[in-house]
Amino acid sequence: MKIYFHGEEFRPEPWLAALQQALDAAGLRADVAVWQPGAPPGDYAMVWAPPQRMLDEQTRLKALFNLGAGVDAITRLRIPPGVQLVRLDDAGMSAQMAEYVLHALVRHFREFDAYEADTRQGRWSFRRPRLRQDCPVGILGLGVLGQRVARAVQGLDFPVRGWSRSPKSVEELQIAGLQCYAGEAQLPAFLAASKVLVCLLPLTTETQGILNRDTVSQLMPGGYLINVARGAHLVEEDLIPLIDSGHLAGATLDVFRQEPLPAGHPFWTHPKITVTPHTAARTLRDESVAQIAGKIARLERGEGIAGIVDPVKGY
Ligand code: NDP
Ligand code: OXD
Repeated sequence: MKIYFHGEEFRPEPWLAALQQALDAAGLRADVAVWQPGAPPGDYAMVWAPPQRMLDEQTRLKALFNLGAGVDAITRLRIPPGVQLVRLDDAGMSAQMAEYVLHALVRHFREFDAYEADTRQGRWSFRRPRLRQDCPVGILGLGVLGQRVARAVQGLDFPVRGWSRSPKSVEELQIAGLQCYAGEAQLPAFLAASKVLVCLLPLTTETQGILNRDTVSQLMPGGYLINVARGAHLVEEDLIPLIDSGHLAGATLDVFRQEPLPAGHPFWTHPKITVTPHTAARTLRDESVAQIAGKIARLERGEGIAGIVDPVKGY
């Protein structure tokens, strides 16, 4: 069996070694190599943002494993018919995502930036405590990551709402108190019932630009935006006017239309916007390799696997 690796953001050697070891442990004989243009046909590939040329050449892959949860860098390419695209299914990302969102939420809700500014000036001053019931948190996307974040937010007793494509129930998700909304028709009610908005949607033609002047202004006044999904979910030009008008209290953004965020972009310096460099949930090598090797073993045995991307839905 031949398995290729491609990922410009990753140093390949440790990935190749870890995959080889995991496959050996699973009793699978495989030749694992970095993909080069013109390479002979492979059986599987693990990739992050592959070039179109790789997909044009590797038409016999049984599966193309994406080294991330979001597959938008691949779904915009031409994928050879018959090649299954498989995304990472948590693989250590949901706990990181919950940490990130809780950090942003608590920092905003408890006004820690203002406390820090005060104490740096030697000021011992208190702010009036805010009430959790006045700060419902709405999560766009109730998938692997959205559910984990909803559970974590609910664990701090914030009211939690979630929005997905298909209807879900509290019983199904087992997240006490979660109010579930689904589909475009229920988006306005979801937004009107949320003050902090967390975006954890995949980027598809339907979700691109979903964070815009019209939708974000439907949040409760004084709302707060946390975008941890993809930069193209947000219409960037709409954000600063929403903050400067006072409708939004601020935003924490991990993802941007152009990454790295270009020098001179107004988000870098806006006092109410926190920027992080697409780091909310990193791809973890050991967890990812273990998951992919396990899926290759299952596919080789003719068994089903989780995380196959639906080409029609795009996630
Ligand atoms: P999932 O595929 O598990 O979940 C996606 C969720 O979005 C589902 O609940 C789905 O609804 C919902 N959804 C999709 N399209 C629509 C739509 N048109 N309308 C309403 N709901 C919709 O994805 P993950 O939770 O694993 O990941 C989510 C995203 O997080 C990734 O696609 C990626 O872009 C981003 N991400 C960001 C990282 C970072 O470091 N910043 C790291 C990892 C991921 P339904 O349940 O009905 O299908
Ligand atoms: C992902 C990401 O999609 O890192 O996994 O953004």
